[in-house]
Amino acid sequence: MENILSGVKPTGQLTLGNYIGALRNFPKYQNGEDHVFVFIADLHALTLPIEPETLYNNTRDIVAFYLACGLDPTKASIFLQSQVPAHSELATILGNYAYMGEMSRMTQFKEKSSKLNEKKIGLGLFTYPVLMAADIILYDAKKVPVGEDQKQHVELARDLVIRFNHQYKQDVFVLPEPVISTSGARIMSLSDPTKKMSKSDANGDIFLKDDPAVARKKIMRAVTDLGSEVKYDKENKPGISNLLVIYSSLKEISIEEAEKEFEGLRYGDFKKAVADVVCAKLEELQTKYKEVIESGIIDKVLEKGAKEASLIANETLKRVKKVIGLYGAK
Ligand code: ATP
Ligand code: LTN
Repeated sequence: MENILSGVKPTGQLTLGNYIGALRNFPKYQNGEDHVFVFIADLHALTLPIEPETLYNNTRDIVAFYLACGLDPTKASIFLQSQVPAHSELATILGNYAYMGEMSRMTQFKEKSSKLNEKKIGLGLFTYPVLMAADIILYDAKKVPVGEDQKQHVELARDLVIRFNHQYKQDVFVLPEPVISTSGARIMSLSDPTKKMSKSDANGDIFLKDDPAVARKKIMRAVTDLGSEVKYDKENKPGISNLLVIYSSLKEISIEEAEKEFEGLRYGDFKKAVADVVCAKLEELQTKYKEVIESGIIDKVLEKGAKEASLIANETLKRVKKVIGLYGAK
């Protein structure tokens, strides 16, 4: 049996990128022996300015979409990071084993901080990967399914585990591993296919809550490339390649199979087919999302999840405290 853990931060409305790169993969793990922990990284959402109401509403929405995507609260533990205080406590401890140099090399930190006034870069943004390492380590998680952009953070968590275990000469922590799906791990923006589709960036992205008619327009207007052949070529045809990834991921076929389907067809016909599969998926998810919201189960799901998560998180914390010599840890 293995523990699988992942999370999403409630910084905005979920995008199709979040769905393909992360959410749709979570339920795959819940039916076997493994224990799945899926949480909302609400403390991480504070690392950039956010209105309280937005944070609150985004959080509820993500839980509803977790359930809409097929996560089953009787099989997986679904919870909020802020409702399990062990996350903050372990992060405080782990911060002493992480180096300033490695934090400043994190791509996400460099990208997000470059958009801020230099004097207003929060410490939380800098130490983001330490809290993320705590999230993972607390649950003895072996597998961490994430999109490509989070790989570096999971690797940092690995480095901390190795460093910590080496320093105390015992296997205190389990070594985690990022699981990045082979297709759809980096969905690009429809208006600029050289940029990642991202929920905090309102342009050119498809949101899971978009009206399907609006989503269809965005796809029909998506930036494409010179030429007319529907072929995967990331360098020369980034727009078409991105649409091919979206299409093949949602249809669960290979890129080659998708290319064959559109042999001899024009970009316009291809875009229409992409819009059809995306809209069908949005309709399916939105119907389930509405059912979840109307059922009023969100608070109960979170309460149950936090209880289950706390059990294992507190055990890990106790183990760490004992190893490092904190008085009173038995
Ligand atoms: P933000 O814009 O606030 O940085 P985000 O849209 O990048 O947010 P995250 O909360 O950072 O979303 O990511 C949630 C999960 O979705 C992570 O596993 C991340 O790797 C994945 N993910 C995010 N964007 C994409 C994308 N464009 N393609 C594939 N996976 C993605
Ligand atoms: N940083 C992640 C969210 C996140 C996460 C985690 C993912 C916070 N802690 C632990 C996996 C495991 C992101 O999606 N931006």
